[in-house]
Amino acid sequence: APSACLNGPALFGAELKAARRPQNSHKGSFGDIAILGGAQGMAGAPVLAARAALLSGAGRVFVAALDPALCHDSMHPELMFRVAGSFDFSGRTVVAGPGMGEAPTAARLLAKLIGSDSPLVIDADALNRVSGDTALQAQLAQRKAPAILTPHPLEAARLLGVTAAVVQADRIEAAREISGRFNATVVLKGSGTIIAENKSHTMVINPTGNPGLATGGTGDVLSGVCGALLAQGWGPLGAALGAVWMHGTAADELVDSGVGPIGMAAGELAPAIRSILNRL
Ligand code: NPW
Ligand code: AMP
Ligand code: MG
Repeated sequence: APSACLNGPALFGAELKAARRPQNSHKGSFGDIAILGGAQGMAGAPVLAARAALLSGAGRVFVAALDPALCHDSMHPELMFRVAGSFDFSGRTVVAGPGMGEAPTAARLLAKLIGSDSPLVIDADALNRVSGDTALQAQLAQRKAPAILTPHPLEAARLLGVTAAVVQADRIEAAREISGRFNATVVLKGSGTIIAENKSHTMVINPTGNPGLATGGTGDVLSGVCGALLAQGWGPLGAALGAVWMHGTAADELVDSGVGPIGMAAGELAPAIRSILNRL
């Protein structure tokens, strides 16, 4: 399939139109989202994803934390923290992976989620778990509910069983292969992020974003935005396109206002994404 450039919000215009908030709407109208992650020592990742989901308009945002010590965000008391092992994920959109680690509880919950009908964003350690588990891969390939996979080049390489250099040598082919093999909408990150979806024959390259994004936590923000859009009823392709384009545009606007590229912090992206969403 020919590749298109994601040169503005036209490609997700239908979702944007539907996102306008009716006067009589309430928090239940905009979806629940849960971030599964936050193993010991990696509290930042799910908090970044959760804050991004909150500022991207999700109705209610939960952090299902692996580390029970992760139970509050004083900057954002809107976020609700739960112990992952006893959290009821049903009926909620889930972003799995930010700071999730490799604990057996995390693996068990991920398997259950992939087998469920919750809309899913699979990122970071959840992608690595899928890479190493053929049973999970088979389950994913048969899944009916939406799944967005958001690998960076090394995570993509692990999924395909190749090196990151091979992925980078033909990013379009790598994204297409992951989408086909795992039956999912794929966001292959890095400069010129690719959004690929085999079943709709989609192959799109995103021109927004800059090296200010080359800092820890920016991917966690992106997965939170993808999840928030899914939770608000966007389809997986629209959510992936919208999240990637806005995430990069936010970074470009931060550079224009002097907040980067040097020293741009991942947490600064979410307020900029919120402005973009409200402006569009
Ligand atoms: P290199 O250095 O070039 O050999 P990992 P992770 C490569 C959490 N986080 N182009 C690059 O390899 C995450 O959520 C927590 C080419 C890089 O060193 C995960 O749970 C944070 N190569 C966990 O940490 C903030 C690229 O991949 C290597 C590339 C581990 O995730 C940080 C890293 O990959 C982090 O988000 C590109 N565009 N991009 C927190 N505040 O709590 C990446 N690579 O080993 O999978 O580790 O991505 O840091
Ligand atoms: P992660 O590696 O998971 O934290 O994700 C990093 C995020 O930053 C992804 O959305 C990448 O596409 C983005 N990113 C990193 N470096 C660049 C770059 N040089 N240009 C544009 N986007 C980048
Ligand atoms: Mg990441």
